[in-house]
Amino acid sequence: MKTRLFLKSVALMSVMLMLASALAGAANFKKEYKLQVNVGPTFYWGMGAQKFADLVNEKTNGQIVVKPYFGSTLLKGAQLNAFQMVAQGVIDVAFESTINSATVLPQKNIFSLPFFINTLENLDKLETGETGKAIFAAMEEKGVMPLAWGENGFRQITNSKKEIKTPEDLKGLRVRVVGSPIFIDTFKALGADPINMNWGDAVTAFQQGTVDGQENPVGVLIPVQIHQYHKYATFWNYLADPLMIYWNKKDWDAFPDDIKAAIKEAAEQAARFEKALSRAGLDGDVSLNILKNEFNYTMEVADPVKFLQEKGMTVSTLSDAELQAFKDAVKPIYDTWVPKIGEDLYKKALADMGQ
Ligand code: X2X
Repeated sequence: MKTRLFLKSVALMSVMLMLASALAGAANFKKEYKLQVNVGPTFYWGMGAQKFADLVNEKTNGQIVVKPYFGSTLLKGAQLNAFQMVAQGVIDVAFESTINSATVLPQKNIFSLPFFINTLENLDKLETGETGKAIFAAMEEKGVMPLAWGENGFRQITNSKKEIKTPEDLKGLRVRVVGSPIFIDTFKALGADPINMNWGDAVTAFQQGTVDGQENPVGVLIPVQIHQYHKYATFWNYLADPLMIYWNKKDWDAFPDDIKAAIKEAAEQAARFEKALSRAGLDGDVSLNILKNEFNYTMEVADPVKFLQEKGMTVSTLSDAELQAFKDAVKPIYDTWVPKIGEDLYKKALADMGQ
């Protein structure tokens, strides 16, 4: 009788201990992890961010709650502060463009060298190669844990004034660019009049016509309905901005291994989904099939170029000779910016692309 009672109380105590440690464990997690996203939820990038939040929830059985804050509301629109805020732990996690952290991490400007990467294949090679590794390492050094590569995509120029086929066509054109200095330099070199502006203010500027043009990938152009403001687009693939999912490193390091594994898996899957959205209709059937087969998702706009044309836009492409004129005009950018990016990283990028 006594032994039974003893066993019962031991069992009860161990249940209580288990409960206490589960509670203590749970208390280590924040009620909500704030996710910074520069664009809104209808953008391909925004959809990827929501997917990430959903997958984290699912894979951690609701233990980790990631909440997306769209339109840079956490930053009051100041998109270039995203990286620092995550490094400092003011914001927990970001799904963000390389452009928006290049002021803190100049290495990321490797993706913003004009007419350097040129193809999706090269972009993949940089991300999976030595370039990507070096960028991941630089991020960790600055206090953030990179988890996966997504994609905003190859940025195309649109405007309300005229078809752009030569650098001369850009003369005096007021082009909204992100406030990252390499963009100002590049558009000055091309003879345009770059106006730097946060994305949150840019849409109003398109509506009011205070700028003539802008540059962004189809994943932004289509959701923002650029055809309402601009009649001309030139698909010149001049540079691409990858997106990255990254977490405050101190918090990341403190997570138990199973949570780390679940979040990492969520990041990789969400990034794969988002990348496929951004590439849909630009890489034959590859991304359309990834969306259908892996995510049971049918793309509404299966051919972005055709979509913009049907909305009344003139979509131009450039011949090799036409492209060369732009490449010649931006040569000085390499002289200024390769030293800032780092000669070493530039060489790594060339090697990754097999050049
Ligand atoms: O500001 C932009 O142009 C955008 C939305 O593409 C970025 O955040 C880099």
